[in-house]
Amino acid sequence: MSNLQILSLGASDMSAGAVPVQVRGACPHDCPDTCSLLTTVENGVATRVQGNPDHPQTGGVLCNKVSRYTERTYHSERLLQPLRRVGPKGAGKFEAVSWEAALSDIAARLKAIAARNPEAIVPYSYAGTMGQVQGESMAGRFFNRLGASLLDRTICSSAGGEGLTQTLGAKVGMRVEFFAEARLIIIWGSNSIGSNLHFWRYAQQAKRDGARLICIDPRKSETAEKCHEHIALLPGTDAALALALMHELISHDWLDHDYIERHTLGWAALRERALQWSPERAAAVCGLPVEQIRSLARDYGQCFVNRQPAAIRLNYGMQRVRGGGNAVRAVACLPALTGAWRHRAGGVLLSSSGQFPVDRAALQRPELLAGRQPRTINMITIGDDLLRESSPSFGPKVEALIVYNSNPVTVAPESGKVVQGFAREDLFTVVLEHFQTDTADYADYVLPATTQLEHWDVHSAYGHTDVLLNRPAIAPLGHAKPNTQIFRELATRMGFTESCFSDDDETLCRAAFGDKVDFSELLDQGFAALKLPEAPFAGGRFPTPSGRCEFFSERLAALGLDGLPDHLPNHEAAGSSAQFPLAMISPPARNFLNSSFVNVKSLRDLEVEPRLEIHARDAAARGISSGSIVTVFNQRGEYRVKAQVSNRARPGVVNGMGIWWRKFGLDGSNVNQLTSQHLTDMGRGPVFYDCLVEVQAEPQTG
Ligand SMILES: Nc1nc2c(c(=O)[nH]1)N[C@H]1C(S)=C(S)[C@@H](COP(=O)(O)OP(=O)(O)OC[C@H]3O[C@@H](n4cnc5c(=O)[nH]c(N)nc54)[C@H](O)[C@@H]3O)O[C@H]1N2
Ligand SMILES: Nc1nc2c(c(=O)[nH]1)N[C@H]1C(S)=C(S)[C@@H](COP(=O)(O)OP(=O)(O)OC[C@H]3O[C@@H](n4cnc5c(=O)[nH]c(N)nc54)[C@H](O)[C@@H]3O)O[C@H]1N2
Ligand SMILES: [Mo]
Repeated sequence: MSNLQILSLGASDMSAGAVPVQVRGACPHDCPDTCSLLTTVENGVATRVQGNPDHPQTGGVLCNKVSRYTERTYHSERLLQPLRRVGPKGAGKFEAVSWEAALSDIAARLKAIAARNPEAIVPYSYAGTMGQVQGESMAGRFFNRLGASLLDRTICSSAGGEGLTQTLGAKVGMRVEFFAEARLIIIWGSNSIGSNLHFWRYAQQAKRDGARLICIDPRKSETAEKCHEHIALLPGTDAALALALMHELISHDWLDHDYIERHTLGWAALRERALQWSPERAAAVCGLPVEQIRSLARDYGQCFVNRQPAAIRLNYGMQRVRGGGNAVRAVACLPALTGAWRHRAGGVLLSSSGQFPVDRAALQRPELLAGRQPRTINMITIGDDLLRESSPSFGPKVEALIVYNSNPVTVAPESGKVVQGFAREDLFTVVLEHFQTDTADYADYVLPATTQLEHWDVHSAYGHTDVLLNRPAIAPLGHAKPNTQIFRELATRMGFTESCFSDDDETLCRAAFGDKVDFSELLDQGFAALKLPEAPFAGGRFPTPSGRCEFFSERLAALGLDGLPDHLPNHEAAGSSAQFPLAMISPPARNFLNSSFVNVKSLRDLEVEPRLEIHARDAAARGISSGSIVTVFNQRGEYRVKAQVSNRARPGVVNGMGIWWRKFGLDGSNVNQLTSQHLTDMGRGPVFYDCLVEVQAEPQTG
């Protein structure tokens, strides 16, 4: 490495020469870690992607997936030219066309629809790249200018985000690096080894220094088995557990009365609520031994008694259920009860994203809406919404869908309906992609997009507090173009003449944080740390309306909701249906990133094939043996998959590991065939892990 020169020049200086150079970039994937990358380029070809050793959060280490990034970028199935559908929808039959032909025809089709009602056009995007520029910058401008429907981007974290905001005031929390100094780490609803590896490094450091690690997860994940204790509760019962912990903290007076008095709101009411949640009551709801709940409370309480830092790494796995917002609220109250926030290694971290001063208005230019207020479509209910006719309450029938940075046919719930919607012959669908995904199969036009190695971007993070810059390491492959460029060229063809449509990507990178981040620091070292206090709430000053940690939320009460956190049973609670007696969760596989990387053979080989983990007791009751094909079904559909009898599954809960492309599944379907379009208590979020099923040894007929 020492003989390599690290490139800190502009894209135009991209190495085409024989001397290897390293280009600093940022991992674009939807992951809390947002790593700093070093890409080695020889003769204009990226030969290696490594973690940047100079970036403290990355520490020179990458996950298995991204360390194979060149395999993804140079994949033989990369889309390298625009394609036009020639077969029936979904058949995946396309012919190559020029950019000119594709963009002119797309613009003509969109103009015709917009002339009737631009809201009949719907953008659909999520976090295929987390980049501020290749995400919603030029795309946002384009759809605002068009007056298209708005998209509620809720598919991942909005329930927890709202719960956190109603309690702490924003998506804020502990600094991840200080977990290394904690004496107790509760990993709550997170498979950190799989999905937050760089946090796990800090947890390991704490463990070596004597910290106790406890994992709260229905599944015995890779992380759970490496912690001192695993608490395998039923899905969607976390608020009950948190309230019982409060009950025990109160009973034993493990409370920081001074912190509560000075920095919280609604203590008397929360106390009364918590006293209704005896450990016995919670044990029955959570499906846990009562002693396990008492011992967790003791561990947390003893940190208060002994003045030792207790840290909670909360993650989004526990909020994909009906009561997800309330559950996050309940857990987020805990550190204020014991004053854990006083120490920089105490408190809770769910997401740090609210700490970044992203200037979304500068990127997306909401003024281009020119006073129009288009309707909003929730991305979770795309299945139902594509099948709706025009009506006064819904607005116009969806006539066109433009998909980028997302693979909805694979990842959206209740895929039976999603597929039916995408298959509509009267729907005009454009998909910007790297690969021929399940969604691209239903497109009228597939447009080839560049990967992170080929374009500029700038990144915030949700698991640390550094801004990262991504420089292109190589020229775009084939005829691929950055998302920004595709929307720029479409804007021209639509006749949008505003000057903001000619901003180049470097200008957009600079606009993302304006003068709040020193761009020259980003250019020089690839990352820049936000200047933040080490212990954000040691002295209170929460970014809530009251400035306190809001146990009671006036804002929720004003919306007619419960002002206090409570346990809300799942829409489909374990044990509530004789017909569908098993609860199913579908957490991500370690070697995939949602549905990204499923087509990278070396990673797919590690996951082998789609599987359903089932506990021996539930398997025996159904005559299911490990390795046999089973049918998992409920009122929404059925899914055939290989069963794995495994102690990773607890009794009563099956784990349908995600998120396989449908076309790699046995009957061309995946686990989302079974999940529902119900929403969470707050934030209009998805309930992927709130889903009842039955499993049958023999394939269903008919
Ligand atoms: N390798 C890898 N990394 C990823 C991803 C990936 O697909 N693969 N996805 C990325 C994305 S988009 C996100 S949002 C994050 C997701 O990462 P996390 O926020 O950690 O969420 P999940 O992985 O969905 O779930 C974490 C754990 O929660 C458990 N869980 C399920 N239901 C419940 C419940 O009701 N209560 C509790 N306590 N636990 C529950 C699951 O079994 C799982 O082990 O990770 C990101 N990182
Ligand atoms: N059953 C079940 N379903 C789930 C989940 C679950 O745990 N269980 N998790 C949910 C969660 S947390 C999330 S975040 C969503 C994730 O859903 P999505 O955000 O749709 O994530 P991916 O499946 O990774 O698909 C992203 C796509 O974007 C493409 N892409 C990447 N970069 C670019 C780019 O620069 N330009 C363009 N045009 N395309 C690009 C990739 O090739 C990929 O196909 O899935 C949700 N669905
Ligand atoms: Mo996510």
